[in-house]
Amino acid sequence: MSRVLITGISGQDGSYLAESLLADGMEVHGLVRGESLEAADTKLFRIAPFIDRLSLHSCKLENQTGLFEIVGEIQPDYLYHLGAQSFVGHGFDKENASTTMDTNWGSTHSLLCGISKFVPHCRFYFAGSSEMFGSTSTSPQNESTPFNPSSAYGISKLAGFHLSKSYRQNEDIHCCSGILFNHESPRRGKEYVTQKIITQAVAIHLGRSNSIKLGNLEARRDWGHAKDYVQAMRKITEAPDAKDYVVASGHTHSVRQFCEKAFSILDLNFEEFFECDSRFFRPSEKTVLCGDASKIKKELGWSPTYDLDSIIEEMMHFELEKSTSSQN
Ligand code: GDR
Repeated sequence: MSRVLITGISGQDGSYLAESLLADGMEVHGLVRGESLEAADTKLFRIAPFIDRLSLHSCKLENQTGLFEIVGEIQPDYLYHLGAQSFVGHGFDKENASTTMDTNWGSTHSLLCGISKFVPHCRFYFAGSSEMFGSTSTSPQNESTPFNPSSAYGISKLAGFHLSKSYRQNEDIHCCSGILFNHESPRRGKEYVTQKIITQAVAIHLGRSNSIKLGNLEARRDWGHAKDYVQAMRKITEAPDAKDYVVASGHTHSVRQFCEKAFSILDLNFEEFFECDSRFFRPSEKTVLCGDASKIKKELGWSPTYDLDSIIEEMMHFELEKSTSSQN
């Protein structure tokens, strides 16, 4: 039986990945923060239905010695490094930028050092991001597109990406990265725009709110479903050769289009409730990021099963059910 370690197991992607690996009979270990174990109801709700089948270990991503030692203790065959400070909107202010850099780069470095010392056969998956392309002048983006990150988060992810590539080339470790474009689901955190729109639309529908405050409605994103993208992560990591792949839907939509679709499901006119709030604008969003996933489709046979309409419908139905059952 293969032993798998997942950082970020309690997040959207970690929870779907753990479920998928358990279904295939793997032994799944996950890293969580100590505070999360103490507040399982609010912090571990995504993995609650199958938590008894997981082995959870308490370690912060900032604890570099702890991460190194835990790799030696668990001795995984596969390590999926999904945990990160992952909110792009935190920008470049001194404190947030250095926390993002230190956490994202430092955790990747410690885990790779641990693999190199204790389990050099272990396969390492690095969660790369379309934010690594940043202000690139090429569209759509694929594996050959030059990187030009324009956020502290994008820069930290690019550093981790190159680090894992360097362990592949220089230490012969099976390191691979998925360069994932935005991916959403009912398990998405509320700070991200899609979940914010869904929860606010439902709150308005139920009479609990009368407005939605958003930033740039014309920003476009290439949105897919986290469940599909977790299957891509597995295909990338389980493939015989360690390589890097773009994972994307290949279609972009604006935040406005997302809102209109979501509100129309509830027979609401989005424009009546929208309030523009400058706090949610990003400093640099000139480039439209749109992924070209032909390499993973051709080499690994991956393709998405959801389109944007079905993602919105699933998120909306989940939120409606949750909110109406909490009302009763
Ligand atoms: P993103 O996701 O930054 O692309 O990163 P997010 O959902 O935060 O933003 C998407 C777009 O929506 C615009 N926007 C708003 N965003 C938020 N959060 N809140 C608002 O009120 C709002 N109004 C408009 C933003 O300007 C942006 O254009 C996600 C994360 O999951 C990263 O970790 C991941 O690497 C990338 O996707 C790929």
